[in-house]
Amino acid sequence: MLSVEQLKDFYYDMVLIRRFEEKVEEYSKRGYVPGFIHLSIGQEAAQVGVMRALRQTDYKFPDHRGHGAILIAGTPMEKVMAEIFGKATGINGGKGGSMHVSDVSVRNMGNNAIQGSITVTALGTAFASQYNETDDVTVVFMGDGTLGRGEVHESMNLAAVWNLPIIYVLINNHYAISTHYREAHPQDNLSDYAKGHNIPGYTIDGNDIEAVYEAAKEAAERARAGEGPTLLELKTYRWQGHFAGDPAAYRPEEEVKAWKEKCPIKRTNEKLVSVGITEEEIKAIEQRAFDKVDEMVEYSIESPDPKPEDAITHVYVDREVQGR
Ligand SMILES: Cc1ncc(C[n+]2csc(CCOP(=O)(O)OP(=O)(O)O)c2C)c(N)n1
Ligand SMILES: [Mg+2]
Repeated sequence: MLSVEQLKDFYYDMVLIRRFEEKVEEYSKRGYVPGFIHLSIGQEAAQVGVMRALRQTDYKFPDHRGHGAILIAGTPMEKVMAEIFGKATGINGGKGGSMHVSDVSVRNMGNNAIQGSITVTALGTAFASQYNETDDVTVVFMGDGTLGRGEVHESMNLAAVWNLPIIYVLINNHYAISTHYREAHPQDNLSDYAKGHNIPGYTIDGNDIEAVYEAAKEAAERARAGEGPTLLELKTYRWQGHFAGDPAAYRPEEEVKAWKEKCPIKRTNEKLVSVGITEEEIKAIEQRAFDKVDEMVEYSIESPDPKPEDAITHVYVDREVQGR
């Protein structure tokens, strides 16, 4: 059971992420954001519930739809937005952009463009924790489509055999680009895959912040106690297209409407009201989140672009070799 303070904090996080995504979309349309962006509007409870169940020292591998998790991982937030804007002040100097925001200082280990590959990289950090006898947990995010990739199951197999401290967070938002998950998987509950790997698997209402938080907390405790990996399927829905600009005409309108009714922010708002939090207090939380995002936007717009000569820094070959 969440305390009222936790509920308020998580509500703030979710409103913050929603507003952040809306602003990123707005500024992308206005030409400020280079490259593709994948928005997670509608999926806020899944990200917040998991991230808030972790410690800063736990290893996090966000996926391509990971702005929300990245935003609340502990990196100065304006540096996350500036990174997405491709600015020199971004946490990766503007070289990562939306899909590759990383910050090893808070153990956000970043993402890779090949779906599923981070589940393999995550074995490394999980093995390191086990080998060094720390109780840090590794959390790797993936979608329902990514779960069909072979390496994800190779990763789960090894994690199971070696009893590694990993949580596989499967955000089932029902679609992989235009493919409904039931066209790609033979079962309703994708946590069933855990059975084949002999690890615990749970299907959770991904729009219920409390359920997500409790499930993630339990999985983290198991991993810390040396009891190995867990697969958590968080059922939710992405409200928009696969990437900003995709009209998502492949989805029935009624389906989108029904899921919007199940908005995780609306549901948390109702919970807050039910525990006696006033409308004014809720509005004040929302305003605080909006103001924070406005600050990030201002910082990102005003920040300089990277210098052309920076294109050859932070690469594996030295300048001399590069120049040949
Ligand atoms: C190996 C590989 N195949 C295909 C792609 C192209 N691609 C990027 S995201 C994506 C869909 C992923 O769907 P899902 O895992 O459900 O995540 P969601 O986008 O719904 O968050 C695909 C096919 C890729 N990046 N890597
Ligand atoms: Mg998906």
